[in-house]
Amino acid sequence: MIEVTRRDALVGAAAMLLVDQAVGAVPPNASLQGIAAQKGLRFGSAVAWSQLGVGGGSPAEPAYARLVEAQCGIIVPENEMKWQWLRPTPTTFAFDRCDAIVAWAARHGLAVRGHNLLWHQPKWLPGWLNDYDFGARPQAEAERLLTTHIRTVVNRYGTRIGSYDVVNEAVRPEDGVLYTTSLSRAIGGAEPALDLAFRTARESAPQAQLVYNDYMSWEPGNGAHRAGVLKLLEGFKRRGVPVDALGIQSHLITQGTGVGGHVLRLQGEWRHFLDAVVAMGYRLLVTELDTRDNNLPADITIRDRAVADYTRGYLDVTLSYREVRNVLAWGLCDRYSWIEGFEPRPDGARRRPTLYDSRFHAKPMREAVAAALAGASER
Ligand code: 9MR
Repeated sequence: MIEVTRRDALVGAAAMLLVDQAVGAVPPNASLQGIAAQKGLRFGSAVAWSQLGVGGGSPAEPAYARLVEAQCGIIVPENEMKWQWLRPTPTTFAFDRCDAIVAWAARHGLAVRGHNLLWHQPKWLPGWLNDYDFGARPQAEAERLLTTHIRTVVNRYGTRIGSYDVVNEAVRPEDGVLYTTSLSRAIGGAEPALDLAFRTARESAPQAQLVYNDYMSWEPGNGAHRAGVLKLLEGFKRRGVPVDALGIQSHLITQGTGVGGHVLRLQGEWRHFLDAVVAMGYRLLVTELDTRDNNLPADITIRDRAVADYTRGYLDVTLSYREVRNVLAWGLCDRYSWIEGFEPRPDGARRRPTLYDSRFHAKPMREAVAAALAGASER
């Protein structure tokens, strides 16, 4: 059950623009992790791997490392645990980059999430796996490949990784149907393949939180995606598959100025979705927060304000669910955000989707996240 607090009752556009000193006050100079911890939450970010001094949002860049160490309690390798990075061939694992990130996190007392054990889309699997010859007993061979992969990764990190995105993005956003991959074809369907991934992860890491992670969001056009994710989560429950939580990626997209109205309009369906997820007994995590500054003028003051207010409105609604215990940003610094390469602004202005600008200065979005964490009810 979700307890409705005064804070929750205030959620929405009006509340977002009100500064509630009593519950939302942000202690000066507090780190995001420090603010989160007061509420039983944890704050963190994705980090990448790079050569020493190269940058790229990696701990090898001293300024970035200092920022993450100062603000975070948990990190997640942005790419380095994915099959495409980890599995150059069917028989080998290239653990060096992932190991380096996990070791750095341990040295700095940061918890680690694993992302991900199975990105269930051909586009994000290695070419050799898409073209694989599964031989005379395809199901057995596909199951062997999948379970060997999961066991090898999970056993390597043991208790150092407390939460895994076991399956990532299995649902087609346009119609809510599950993707097909070479593995799922050989195993005899997407559901048995995903179930096997979770069951194998549970066997190998009984202590770890097992997460289904996806990007269904509250914005218009996401209805089929949300419905598909609900159906998948219902199926996991029905089949007794060990899935503990839904990872809500939270790659937000601003809808223009007039943010208060957008938040008011979007929150109804979002709550409907989250209510259904928690009613099934799942925990929630915000796993990949960033905010794409679409439908906004190039003017940085206007853009940063709208991004911050939109993020705040979203987090106020989402954090009103006590099932959320972790909020992770997908990178902390604009300079390294994936969004610049994925969808540059049509006007050519540089994207500003994260909490810190390219010189590592805090932006209004950072204050918005701090205020949302400070305003969250305790859990
Ligand atoms: O940010 C990641 C980018 O560097 C990679 O090129 C890309 C493909 O591996 O993945 C990006 O991260 C994605 C994450 O793994 C899953 N959810 C969506 C993220 C943004 O595309």
